[in-house]
Amino acid sequence: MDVKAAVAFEAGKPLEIATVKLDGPKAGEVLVEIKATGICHTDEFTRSGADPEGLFPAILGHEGAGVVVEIGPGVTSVAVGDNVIPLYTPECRECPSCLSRKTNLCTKIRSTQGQGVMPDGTSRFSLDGRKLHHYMGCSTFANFTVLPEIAVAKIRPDAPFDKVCYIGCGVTTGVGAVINTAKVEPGAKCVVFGLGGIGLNVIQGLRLVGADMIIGVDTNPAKKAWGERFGMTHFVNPKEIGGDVVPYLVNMTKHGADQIGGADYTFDCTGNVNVMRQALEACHRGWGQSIIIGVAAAGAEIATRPFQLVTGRVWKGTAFGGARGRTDVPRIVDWYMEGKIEIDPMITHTLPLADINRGFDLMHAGESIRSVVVY
Ligand code: NAD
Ligand code: 022
Ligand code: ZN
Ligand code: ZN
Repeated sequence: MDVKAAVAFEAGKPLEIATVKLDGPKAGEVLVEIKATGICHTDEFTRSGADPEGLFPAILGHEGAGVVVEIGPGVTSVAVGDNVIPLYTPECRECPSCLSRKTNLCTKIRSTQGQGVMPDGTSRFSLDGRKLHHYMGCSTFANFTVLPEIAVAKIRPDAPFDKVCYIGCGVTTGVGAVINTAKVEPGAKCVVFGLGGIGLNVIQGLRLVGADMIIGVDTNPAKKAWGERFGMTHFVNPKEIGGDVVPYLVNMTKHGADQIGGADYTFDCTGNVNVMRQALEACHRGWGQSIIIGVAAAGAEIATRPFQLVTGRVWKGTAFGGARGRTDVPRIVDWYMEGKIEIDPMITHTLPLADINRGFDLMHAGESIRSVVVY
């Protein structure tokens, strides 16, 4: 069939709107009509050419929501008419990783997904006979896409696509990092570095679990009001404190008879390796945990003195908030529909597909929290 897509033909070039050919679903696959998609940093990381593993030409996009319109042979977990969210981290429930219960990083289709093709090694997308790559197993910058059955989460039918698409990446990553990765307990003192589309979701996750202190750190003063909107209790602008942010945060979090400071949990939502070090060192000795969410530039390295870890601080990372997509994503959609978490105010811009490049411009300018393309 013919579908409308924003195609990344070459690294560093704007996306081009084109009509491309999409083959129907094969065994174990589903055809999904994408109704809305968010624009996320990783799409830009790849589009710009900064991603050394980026493949071109490709149909980017990994933060979508839509409706199943056709199923391939053998598909049993979803049916035509089901509303779904594509999963860049699938959940097969039968690979060693899924069965381990220790990670959400399913390995069932990992290698083909990284090669920009479906599990059978071929692409469903083409243009004038030339193959187009899939992206992160999702390719939501097209109004129809084909996905493996294990890479879709079935969600309730009354959830609005133009909001819950954000659960396909940003919301689940931020809220999941709090609940699944850090397992933050009520009363905890926490610091969130970087109050963008991920950090604000960490903040609302911390509010949800009953953290006491939710300190937001951002070099952009406009982020103070944004953080407060979702539950931040204190704001620190490293540019305004006249000194190192680490001792400043340690001092803010001093408690107990010994007056030792440091956060119970910190979160890096910047992707900056210097900030990652600050986030670790702002943790409480003996138990503080720092969660790396931000994706650093290719080849970047993190550093700290081993003493920081020897004295009990813990460095952890998280992919997709540690969420098992088919199990956890429908629950997060329910939380949104029940008013337990917010999404609407974070979606600052809604665009038609034809204006998708403006969404990337808004991201660069720091003007948007999330831009969403509605088909
Ligand atoms: P964003 O650009 O919207 O937000 C980043 C924020 O960090 C901005 O508000 C910026 O002002 C602030 N910042 C920059 N430098 C800073 C500094 N030195 N100190 C304090 N604050 C600083 O980005 P986002 O959409 O929130 O994404 C954040 C990161 O999370 C990206 O690296 C993205 O790729 C990553 N991410 C990771 C996962 C995962 O599964 N691990 C999933 C989604 C996104
Ligand atoms: C999403 N991300 C950043 C912004 N939006 C993002 C990027 C990468 C990962 C997670 C979220 C990630 C962490 C660890 C891995 N990835 C490796 C997973 C594995 O090897 O099992 C990752 C993922 C998908 C892809 C590449 C890297 C891909 O499909 N190309 C989950
Ligand atoms: Zn993303
Ligand atoms: Zn698996």
